[in-house]
Parts: sequence; C-alpha cells; structure tokens
Amino acid sequence: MTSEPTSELSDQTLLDMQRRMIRIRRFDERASKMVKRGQIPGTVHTSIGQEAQVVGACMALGEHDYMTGNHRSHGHPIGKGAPLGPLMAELVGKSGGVCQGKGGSLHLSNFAVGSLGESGIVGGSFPIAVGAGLSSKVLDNGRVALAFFGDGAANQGNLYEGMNMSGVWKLPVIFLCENNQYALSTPAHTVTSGVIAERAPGFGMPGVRVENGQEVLSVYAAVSTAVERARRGEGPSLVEVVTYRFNEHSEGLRMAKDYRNAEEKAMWLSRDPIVLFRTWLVDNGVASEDDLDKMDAEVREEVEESVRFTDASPLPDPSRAFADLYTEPFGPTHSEHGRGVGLDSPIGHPTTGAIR
Ligand SMILES: Cc1ncc(C[n+]2csc(CCOP(=O)(O)OP(=O)(O)O)c2C)c(N)n1
Ligand SMILES: [Mg+2]
Repeated sequence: MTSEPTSELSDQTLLDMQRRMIRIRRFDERASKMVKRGQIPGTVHTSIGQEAQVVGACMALGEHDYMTGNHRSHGHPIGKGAPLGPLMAELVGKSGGVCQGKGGSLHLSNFAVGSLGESGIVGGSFPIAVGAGLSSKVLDNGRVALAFFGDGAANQGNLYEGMNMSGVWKLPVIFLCENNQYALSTPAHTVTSGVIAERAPGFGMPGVRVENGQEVLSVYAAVSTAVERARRGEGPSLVEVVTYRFNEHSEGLRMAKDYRNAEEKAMWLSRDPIVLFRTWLVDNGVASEDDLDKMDAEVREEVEESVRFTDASPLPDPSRAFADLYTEPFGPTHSEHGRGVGLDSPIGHPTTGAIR
C-alpha cells in the first residue's frame, strides 16, 4: 500500500475507519444471507468491495452534515456511525427500523446521522442534496451536503441541473461518484463519454478522480478537500472515486451472462479495502494483527445483536401506514417567512429577493 498517504489522523480515528469498513462488510454479508433465506423481502444491493470509498467519504463529513444515497446505501449511514440494529430492522420491515419499516433497503433514510434518503430511482436524490445545500446556505449553519451516486447515474440529466444550480449559488454540495465501473451489467466505458471528473470545470467547480478508491485514506483526503472548500463558502465539488463491487448488482440476482471476466474480478479482489488498510495499520504500528482480529469478532457480534434486535421488533401497525409521510403544506415554517423561505437570503434574486 505504498501509494497510501501518510496520515495525521489520530490512531483512534484510523481504527474507527477500519471498524466502520468492517461493519459495512459484515452487515452486508449478513443481509445477503437473509435475503437468500427469505428473511428480508425483495433484495439488497451491497457495498461489499466499496467500503473504502464509502467510509473515506462519510468520515470526511462532520456529524451534522447531510448526505443522500441511492439503491446501494446501507453502507452510507454505517459509514457515518449509525447503530446497526435499526438499520437491519428497516431492511426486514420491522417497526424498530430507521423508517419504522416503511422504507426498506431501497428507500431508507436515517436522519440521526444526516442521511436524508436513498432513492430507487437512479439519479433521484440529486435534488434533495442540492436542496439541503441550499438550506445550509440560507440558514447559514455551515452544513455540507454530499450526494452519493453511481457511474450509471452520472449520465442522468438532473445531475447537471444540480451541478449548475450549486455552482451558480455556490452551494456547499459535494457530488460523489461511486464509479464501480458498471451499471448493472453495462460497463461504464461503453456509455460514458470522457472522464466523469473532467465534467466538473464546465460547471465552474473542481473535479478530482481518486484512482485508488480502495484506499480509505486517499478517499478521505480528496473528500476532505471538497468539504473544506464548501465550508469556506467557495461552493461545490465533484469527486469521482474508482472502485469495484465484489458481489452481484443485487443479492440473488442472476445475470444472463458473466459480464465481468475472471481476471478483472481477481485483480479487484486482490485490492480488498479492508485487507489493504489492515496491512497499513499493522505496518504503521497503529494496531496488531490480534487487535484487528478482535475488532472483527466484536463487529460480528454487533451484527448478530442487530439481528436479535430485529427479531424482537414487532411488525409495523397497519394503522400507522400513512403516519409521518406528509407534512403540513402551509405550516408554521412557511408562514413564519411570509412570502416563502429565502426571500431575504443572500442568494435570492438581486431585486425581488426571490429564489427563482
Ligand atoms: C431511472 C432509473 N433507470 C433505471 C433503473 C434500474 N436500475 C437500478 S440500479 C441500476 C444501475 C445503476 O448503476 P450505477 O448508477 O452505476 O450504480 P451501482 O448500482 O453501480 O452502484 C439501474 C439501471 C432505475 N432504478 N431507475
Ligand atoms: Mg456503477
């Protein structure tokens, strides 16, 4: 792992990075088994193989920052430090889940850690992230919003609407492309013109491509730079992280043919982010092999505890099906601001003050 940057992070933070990556791995492995046994309805899309990209980005964010995800987003709240029990309960559809069982694997949000929502619609969460960035700017609360999206979503038009609006208003938004090189079975290079990160300057923002996206510290460094820029009020950034998913697009999915050849898979499996960082931690004297084995055992137990939590949680009460789904359209938030939120904001229209 020679290209890994030297880290000035505390040992505690470095170990926390490894623990969060292992949490994602073990949680998703367990969820995969549960899908195959029919214990989780539908399917799950795992982040196995992509843990460095997820944790490096999430840990560069602060506690109060926002993020949005897509269909592959259990790992994001875990990367931001969420406890596993309510996440597992959500996947199973139990009332103890982060959305009381109403979101499931594909549409979970976890407001406690700033996770504003996944979307099963590819590219569906850009407007939410841009809206969160706009709210941060209007409220001047210093919060950053990060939108995770895939290489497939990188070709959806609303990404560019969101990048343009964020650039014009210098919103504190980070567009983070999880380039795992495939959208389902479609190789990114067959549908993507040019380099995704190189699209950023067209919108007046920096774009950086993290080639070694299996190395958590490299991702952390790149996203930290974008976070600092956003907090200084300089606006959005695009970060493209090159990574690879080790499992199938979704668990239990049988693709018609093997669209990824054995050599490619073997090369990427040898770049396992958890193994790479384990070696780095040992080589740099942060932890011993025994310490890291113990960490793994603790996480396995934590995952089993999340399953026990799920088993003990009741199914949702059908009478609550529509609870918490809607807000009052003209409630106090609107009337407090008279003609609408943001009329006196620094980014409103120069003469009317209205955001158009
Ligand atoms: C608008 C829309 N089109 C198609 C789909 C079907 N679909 C679900 S996931 C996916 C691939 C997405 O690939 P990518 O954005 O690279 O994310 P990854 O799965 O690789 O993490 C597709 C085409 C969808 N859910 N929404
Ligand atoms: Mg992809």
